[in-house]
Amino acid sequence: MYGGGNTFEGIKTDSLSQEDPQKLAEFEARIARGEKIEPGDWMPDMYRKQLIRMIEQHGHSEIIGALPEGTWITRAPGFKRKLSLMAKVQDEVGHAQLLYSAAETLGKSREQMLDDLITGKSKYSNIFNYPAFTWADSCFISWLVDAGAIVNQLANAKGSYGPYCRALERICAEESFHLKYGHHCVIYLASGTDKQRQMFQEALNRWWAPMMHFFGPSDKISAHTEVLMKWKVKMSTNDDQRNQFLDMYVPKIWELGFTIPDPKLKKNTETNKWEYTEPDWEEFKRVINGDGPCNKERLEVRRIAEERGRWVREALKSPSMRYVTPLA
Ligand code: FAQ
Repeated sequence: MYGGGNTFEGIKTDSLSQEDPQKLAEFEARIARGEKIEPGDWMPDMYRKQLIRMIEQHGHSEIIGALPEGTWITRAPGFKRKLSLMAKVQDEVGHAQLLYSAAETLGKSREQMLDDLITGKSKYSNIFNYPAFTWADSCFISWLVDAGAIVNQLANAKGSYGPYCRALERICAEESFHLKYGHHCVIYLASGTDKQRQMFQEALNRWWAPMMHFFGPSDKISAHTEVLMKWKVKMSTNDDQRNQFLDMYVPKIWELGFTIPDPKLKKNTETNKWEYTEPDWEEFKRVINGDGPCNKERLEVRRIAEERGRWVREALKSPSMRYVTPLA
């Protein structure tokens, strides 16, 4: 449905008919029993491809996600904030390492994944294609983007693929520190001068639409949710995660006296669901397919990093490295 980029033509429900029916039934029974699938286990080709797609995109989102906040390290207000932000950015890059390792267990090399990122074949989260103009934008990311990531990752950590779930558990533990750090930064602005409050309000106005997009297209138009839910790769739908995020964070934002830029936003107490203006899915499609405000810049930074690091990778592979012993 969402063309361009990393669409897997091979991932179609009818491709399952090529699988051995008995093996497929056993695999699905294991998933139904809540067992974890491990790298050496039999799995349908579609499960493998879907996992590679999703974990790889998640890994890319972590390293690209380090960029908008990374630019604020030198400008963060005060030494403590600089230290905390530097540690957070370092953590995000570490998360990418964990995720790439999990995706590698499914047979795609890290080099290929990074190539596909740089050439624009693979996707990464829409939200990191927007600029962090002010310190308050960086605070929005640390509090609310991390909050959204935690909603998603806590659910998926209970999923079916062992290496991905274990990576997510570890990532969530670190993300919970990021969330506290981000919340602290926002409280500081909220209880500061009128100018500081205004800075955060403006950040909220800029980031709300990308934040609503962050959980993926609505369930009515999502391409992969059905099969991913069936195989317990995704443990809740895009709309359910969006709703859970709104449930947890809208009251906190309102409590601080900020206005969410959506006049239709309200909780329907009968359905227990949030009502909101339908996100602009055309903008979402444009941004995830390469045409957002910062896509080119983000990929260019990664391309330069790859180029500058090439000599290190080549040196590590060279035969003379066999004689380099680890530090005693
Ligand atoms: N951005 O059929 P669905 C973080 C694509 S980590 C870009 O619904 P699915 C940490 C999707 O790939 C943030 N593309 O897809 C941090 C597909 O295109 P394709 C990342 C998106 O997979 C914090 C098409 O749309 N988290 O923030 C997005 O069932 C602060 C159709 O969509 C993860 O990756 C999007 N938002 O559901 C770092 C979590 N949504 O591939 C630094 C794992 C959808 O067919 C600072 N991933 N698309 O061409 C997931 O849970 C799922 O992949 C979803 C999307 C929920 C993101």
